[in-house]
This record gives sequence, structure tokens and C-alpha cells, in this order.
Amino acid sequence: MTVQLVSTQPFDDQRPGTSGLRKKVSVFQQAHYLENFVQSVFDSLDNLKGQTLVLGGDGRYYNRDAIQTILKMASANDIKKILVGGGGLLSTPAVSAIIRKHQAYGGLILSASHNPGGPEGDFGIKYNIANGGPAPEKLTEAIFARSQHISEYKILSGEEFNEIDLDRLGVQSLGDMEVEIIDPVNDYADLMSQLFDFDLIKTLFSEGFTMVFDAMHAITGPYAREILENRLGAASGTVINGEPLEDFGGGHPDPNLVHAKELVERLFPVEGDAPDFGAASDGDGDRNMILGKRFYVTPSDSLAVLAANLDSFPGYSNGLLGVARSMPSSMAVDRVAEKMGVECFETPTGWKFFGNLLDSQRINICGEESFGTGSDHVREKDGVWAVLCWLNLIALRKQSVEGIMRAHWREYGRNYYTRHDYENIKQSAAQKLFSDLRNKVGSLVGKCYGDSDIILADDFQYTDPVDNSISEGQGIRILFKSDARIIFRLSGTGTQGATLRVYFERYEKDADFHDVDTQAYLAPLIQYADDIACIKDTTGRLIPDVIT
Ligand code: VG1
Ligand code: CO
Repeated sequence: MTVQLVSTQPFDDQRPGTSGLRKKVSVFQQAHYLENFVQSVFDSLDNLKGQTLVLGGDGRYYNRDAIQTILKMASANDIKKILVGGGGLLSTPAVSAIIRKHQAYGGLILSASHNPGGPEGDFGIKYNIANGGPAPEKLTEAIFARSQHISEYKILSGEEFNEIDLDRLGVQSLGDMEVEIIDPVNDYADLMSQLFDFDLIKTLFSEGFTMVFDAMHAITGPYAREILENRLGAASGTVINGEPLEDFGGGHPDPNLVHAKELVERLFPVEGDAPDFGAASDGDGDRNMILGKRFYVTPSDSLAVLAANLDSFPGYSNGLLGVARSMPSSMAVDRVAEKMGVECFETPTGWKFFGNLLDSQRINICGEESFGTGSDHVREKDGVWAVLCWLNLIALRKQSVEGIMRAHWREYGRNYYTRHDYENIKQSAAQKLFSDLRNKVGSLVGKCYGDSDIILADDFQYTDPVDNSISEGQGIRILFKSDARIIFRLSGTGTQGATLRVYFERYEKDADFHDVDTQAYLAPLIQYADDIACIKDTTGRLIPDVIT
């Protein structure tokens, strides 16, 4: 076996963000860029030699090239076996499920999630640990530190090492390493069938229930087709945009009202009837958007509804253990936890912060406002899983999506919620806005805006209750006495300029006011945010680019 030691020099920008390392494809295509990062991952892991890893991606441009490179490096680094999704495809939740099922040491996921793909688009890579979840901050920092000093990487070289045929299921070898190409869908679909009442959902479809699932030309097409159409009997054509494409058909594989345009047009037709249920997922399959007939479910509300009903799904008959949400997500789920008498944790943004809580069984469901919901069945958020939760719930309750949501609001009250994104603003403007805000934050408590005083204002810091690790600087939160909040954060997934996210919520108990337009209901808060942070003046932007 010819293992080549290639000398290299560090790149200074390989610190993983909210979810892995994401850069323009052209950055990843620079000589040694991918190799440096992968070797830094391998070097940061203990006892890697002789282990089994899982590898796959969301099918975006550069996926296949990157897989061939990583396979040659894995072999040269004495990894014993790699499980690779057929065609190089695996959704993020499927990687998590496969790591767990096969008790692998970890896995590499090639994706930039909801960021656009194609030669001009983004690429990304992230490492998941043995529990199936994203590497915790301690490990991502170690990987970054290693990348700053790397001087060589190991890779197999020579003509005798042919490329692995990613489309042929079964075992192949590469040097001393075994490469097993596995069906990307089966393990995951089997897991879903254990968690939900497939017979009940089948009956729902056979009785004429209609839905549209928009895979947005990203990874969930094959998963949704197998589960919804093949196993659950949904009409063929239920899954739209179901072929994964390298550039996602030129779209932005982000399931929200702006980017999932085709789905939204179907569920909110100008005239005529709409399907009963609509859903979409993102580039790598971990996000979900839930729609009813002419009705949109806010992700934070979806989390609250699923938490309140979790024990009615077969895989969760032991009941709700506890819940967690990312700090900027609405507090709707907090009310469910309170009523059910279970703990509720507020974590920084990013799924890696849920791992310890799930592992220690402090919680069994968690979510983020950014269209992410998941449970202890894997250690990632899971788009198709969330869709199945809703289908199972609709089948049980025999109610529409809107009916379920309104009943929830009547019981718990409604948390009006919106997020405003200002994309690709100047780094210098973003930094000024945050340093001004940080200077101001200490003096905000007690100030009155409209009808309410500010009762808490800080830069969010989280102490993990399991390992006591501390994460600082996770976003500015401002809490009003009237159960309203404004949060400011900078995105950690963008690849161009800076993205400012401003999150707004306000609680409304009175059912007579549960039908107000969200932007109108939150308009005063939106104004206060500008008064406090001078968004327009500092960024030069008069309106946000995306409102969700
Ligand atoms: C965004 C979301 C965050 C999510 C992350 C990864 O991060 O806000 O909630 O965990 O994307 O999601 P940021 O730092 O840009 O706000 V995924 O589906 O892109 O892996
Ligand atoms: Co994603």
C-alpha cells in the first residue's frame, strides 16, 4: 500500500461554525483545503485507528469528488471500514441513525445544508461523534486548533487505487480499508416505522387524505418517496422535486415561506382546493416546514404541539422526559413543559448543544426556531421525522393542521413569533452593531418601551448542565415584562459578509386575539429593536431580506 505524506500549509479560516465548516465551493477546491480539514479532524480524534466511520452527503456539487478524496485519506489513516451511502448520498439524520445502529466511531457529513449549491454555491463538511450527534464545541475547537498547525496529511496514491464505485451496493476495498456502499434509505426508513403508527397513517391516506412534500431537489427526495409513497401509500406524485440535483435546480433548499415557493403556491392556491397537508425539507434533510390547508405552522409552535402530544406516538409511549429549545426559539414549548411538569432547557443555537441532554435522558424532544425539530431517536434534527409526527397526530386526532394548532393555542395561549434576517451586510457594520449593543445591554433593564419594562437584558451564556462546559457570547436577549422578547444574533452558517438575525416574540393568552397578522402584532417590538440597535442606520438596510 502506498501512503503518501503530502506537505501542506495551514489555512486560517477552518473554524467550524454553527454546523460544520461551510465555504464557497471554490474555497474547498483550492489545493489541500479539504485535505487539511479532514486530516485535522482525524488528528483530533483519539484511537481512530481500526475504527468504522460513516460517510455521505446531500448530493450537492463536489460531493462525489470530496468522497473519493476522503476515502483515500481514511484508508491512509488506518481506518478499518467506512459505510458510504449509495451514490454518495445520506441525509444528516440518516447519518446519525446509521452511526448509532452500526455503532460506528463517528461520521462525516458533506453538506452546507440550506445554503445554495452548484459550482458558484456552497460546500460544507461536518464531523459527528459516536452518539450520532454533531461534534461538541470542545472537539470543533480542537479541530480548528489542529488546522492552524497542520504541516502534512496522509493519502493513498498510485494508479492501483481506482476510484470506489459509489453506485454499486456492497463491499469494495481501498488499500487495507473496507468500503461498504449501503442503501441510503433503508436503515432510516426502518427506524421511522418503529417510532410511528404506520398502519394508522396508511389508513389516513387510503381514506383520501392528500399531501405534498417538497424535497426541493435536495436529499430528502429518496427518503420521502420510500416512506410516504411506498411504505405509507400516499399517492404517487405526493413528493415533488424529489430528484437530488447538484445545484438543487438553482434553488435555495431552505424550507420556509420564501424559498419553498412551489409548495406554498399549492397550499395557498389563489382559487380552488388545496391539499390537506404540506411539508418541505432542506438541503441535508434535517429541517422541516409544516403547512396545513392555507395555514402555516411556526416551527416553535410545531415543537410545542409535538411535545404536548409526544406520548401518543408508539416510539414514545414512556412519555415526555423533558424538553429543550434554542435560546431564540419561542417560549411556546416552555408552557407545555410547565404544564406537564418536566424540565425545559434553553440552549445556544445549534444542534450540538442538545447532545448531552439527550444522551443523559434529561429530554426526549428538542427544537429550534429555524425549522428544526428532533428527538432522542437520533442526535440531529430530522425533517422527515417531524412530518411523520404530524401525520401520526392528524391520523389520531382526526383534525386538520389548523384545527390542531388552534386547539393548542386555546389551551396554552399563542406565542406570536417572527425572525428578520439581514443577509450579507458588511462585517464592519455587524461588528459595530454588536459592540454598541453589548455596551448598552447592561443599562437596558428597567427601561420602558410602549406598555412594558425590560426585565432582563444580557449576552446569553450557557452552562451545560451535564458536563458544565460554558459557551459565551451566544446572542443578545432582551426580555420584557409583558412576556415579549427581542433577540439579536449573528449567523454562524453564512459564507458571505455577515447575516444579522433579529428574533421577536410576544405571548397572547386571549383566544379573541389569536388571529392577528404576525407582523402587525409584533410591529411595536420590531420598532423597539431598531430604537435599541439602530439597525437601519448601522447596516444601511431599511427592510430585512428574509422574514420567517
Ligand atoms: C442556522 C440556524 C440554526 C441551525 C443552523 C444549522 O444557524 O439559525 O438554528 O442550527 O443554521 O442548520 P445560524 O448560525 O446561521 O443562525 V442546518 O439545517 O443549516 O444544518
Ligand atoms: Co440542514
